[in-house]
Amino acid sequence: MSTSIRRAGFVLSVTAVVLSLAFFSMPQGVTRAADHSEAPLADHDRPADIGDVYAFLDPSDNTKVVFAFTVVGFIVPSENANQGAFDSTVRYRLELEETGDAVADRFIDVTFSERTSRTTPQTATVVLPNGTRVTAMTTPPSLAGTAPTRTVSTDSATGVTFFAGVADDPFFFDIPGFNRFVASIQAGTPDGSQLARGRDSFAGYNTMCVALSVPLSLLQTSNGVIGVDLLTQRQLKRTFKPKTGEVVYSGKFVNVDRMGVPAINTVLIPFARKDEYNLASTSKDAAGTFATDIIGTLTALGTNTDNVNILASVAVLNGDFLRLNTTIPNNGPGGGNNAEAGFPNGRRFGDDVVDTVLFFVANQTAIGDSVNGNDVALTDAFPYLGLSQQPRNPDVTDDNTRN
Ligand SMILES: [Ca+2]
Ligand SMILES: [Ca+2]
Ligand SMILES: [Ca+2]
Ligand SMILES: [Ca+2]
Repeated sequence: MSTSIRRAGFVLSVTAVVLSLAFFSMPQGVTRAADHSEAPLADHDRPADIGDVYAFLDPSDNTKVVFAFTVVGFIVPSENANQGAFDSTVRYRLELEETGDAVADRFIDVTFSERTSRTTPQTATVVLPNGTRVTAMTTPPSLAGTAPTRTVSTDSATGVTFFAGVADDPFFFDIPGFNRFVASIQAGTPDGSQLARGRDSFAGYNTMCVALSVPLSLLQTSNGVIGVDLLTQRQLKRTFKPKTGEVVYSGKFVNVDRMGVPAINTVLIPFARKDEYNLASTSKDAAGTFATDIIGTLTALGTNTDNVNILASVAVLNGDFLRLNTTIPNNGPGGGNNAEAGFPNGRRFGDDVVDTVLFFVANQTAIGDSVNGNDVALTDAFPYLGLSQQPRNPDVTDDNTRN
């Protein structure tokens, strides 16, 4: 990753909406979110639909890396109990790229036991890169007025700390504002005020979150840099048992969804190839399988060669991996907030990744969606996620939603 990219991260602490001429030729269809519901297959498989992937040095202990991801987006607080579970038939695979190329070297796999009741924890099984198996309990959801106490456990043998459960969705972005802005461009009457709504489409909703804090001693890096992406996978053969209603899976695992750098599939891959992108590998990225599509989209958006090359260096040339330089200290509240440690160096919950990606798409012009942070406070201890949104008491007039 070039230093110019990291430098740009500082610039983006200012989120003034300056409309780039580049956006006046934007031909995009509906842009959905970081990765929530971004492709037809994932759209209809919520437990396997990745919302976001995060990687940052643990601000409480910079000798550990926090890997986190979200699935099952847009859980309404009143449905916490029904929907607040992990699917036991999905394998969540964090691919680790430890040599600086486009090929994943080792993995962290997370799977869950079947849910036995709405109030009973599920057992998570984590297989670490060295093959060590760790088990931990999820935090069961609740419909109480206050968020349930989190179950955070540290495995004494490996030092891995784990959380899994319902949490406030840490992603923030104005989906309709952005899409109305694009539509106004397509209609020939660009209306920049659409980007000034400042309404966070994710505010007030929960998602299923998994977070692990992993000692650097269990990881390997290339000059201190580690790449990560998440695959959600199912076994190929599905058998429906008509007497019990069960669906039994067998055979080899295949991707349903994949994500490294935020917004790549969502924004840059044409709709017709979004499933194919998710089913492909980072090696295919580097081999140029989607390069023509990505360059075509960016060129149509008015992105110049310099910035096409920057975006390609992040997500194409060495595969769509989020890359974290583990030698840059991360500190501050809410999972860390010092500018040099943030996206596109890894990704923290508080990083305004939408504005950063748009900055490069718009040829390093400051542009943003006027949503500059999460709707609830991130926490200062692992897992750093905001507490789950809970059903409101009658005297509460604002449930945070900003549709
Ligand atoms: Ca997705
Ligand atoms: Ca490698
Ligand atoms: Ca939120
Ligand atoms: Ca923003």
